[in-house]
Amino acid sequence: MKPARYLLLPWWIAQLPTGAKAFSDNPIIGSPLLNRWGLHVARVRLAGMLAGVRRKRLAHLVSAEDRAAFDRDGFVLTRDFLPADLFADLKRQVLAHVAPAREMVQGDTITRRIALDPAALAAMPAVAALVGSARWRGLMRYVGSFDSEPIGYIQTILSHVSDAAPDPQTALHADTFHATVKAWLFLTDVAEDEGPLVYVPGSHRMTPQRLAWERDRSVRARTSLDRLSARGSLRITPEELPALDLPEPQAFAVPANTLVVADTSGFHARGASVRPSVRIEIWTYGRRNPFLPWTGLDPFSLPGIAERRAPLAWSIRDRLRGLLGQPWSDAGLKTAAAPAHPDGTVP
Ligand SMILES: O=C(O)CCC(=O)C(=O)O
Repeated sequence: MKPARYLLLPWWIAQLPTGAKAFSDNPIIGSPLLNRWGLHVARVRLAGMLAGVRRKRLAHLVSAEDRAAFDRDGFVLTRDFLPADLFADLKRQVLAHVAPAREMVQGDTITRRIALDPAALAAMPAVAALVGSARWRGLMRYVGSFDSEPIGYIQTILSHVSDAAPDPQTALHADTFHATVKAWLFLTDVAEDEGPLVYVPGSHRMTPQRLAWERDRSVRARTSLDRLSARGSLRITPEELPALDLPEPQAFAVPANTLVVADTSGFHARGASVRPSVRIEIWTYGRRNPFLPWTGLDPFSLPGIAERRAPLAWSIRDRLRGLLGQPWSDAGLKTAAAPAHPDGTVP
């Protein structure tokens, strides 16, 4: 390490009790020596223990059946989540909604997002009813292990829009080393060969085998792993799963109106799509500092703030583009189902 870099040591150490996960950005978090001695595994274990404590406090927010499904599988899958008439209203409102959209290209796939901000929630009362409903709120909180409001979007996945390399989300990975929630309420039927969400049941548990695998990866992350693993979203191949006592990935080929709420510290991916396809969903995401012992006290979760975070984050990143980069291009006013630009680019 160059001597001048030691000046950053306090900053790197301060990141240890946070969700900072990039082995490549932080020489302490990514130190092969410290990770051989167990630094990464200690962070995984402590974060997992605290998530368990928080979930116990939030257990009353979900049914015994949903709790058992989550604890066993790492996800809760519910078909016909909304009553048919409410789902029909919601789908109609979402597909008609024209709003500022952002688009990101990953390989040959475009992800489009429209924020569920105050204007969107006012224009789509069925969406407002969904995200305000007790079952939805309870699942987000229990799976995420925090009494926090996730950030919500209408999300569209447009696959095979160009001849570029495959979408990197199609490789099985864990998003983080700690509990974190993502949810998908599919508005369209999802076919098995058209980019379904895929999850390895039970892979949210930090078993001794998983911890040994985490230790191995953490030691090698800075030197011999791919870029996204080095950034803290560890990749795994299906062939490695049996050694971790894990089953084959399960592809969620599901009808519209299916909700999946998952802890994406478990292994998951987007399945391959054999043809250009479009998936539209209400998609939410929640993540906080995994070392907090309490469930609440989240200022960003307050009404009035929570639903403004997505556009705010985009505009902050626009301003800091030079420093942090901005993968989310402003795509102008669009509907969720608008076709991709014919040459597969984003604005
Ligand atoms: O949307 C999907 O199908 C999965 C995407 C994924 O892997 C992720 O969000 O980390």
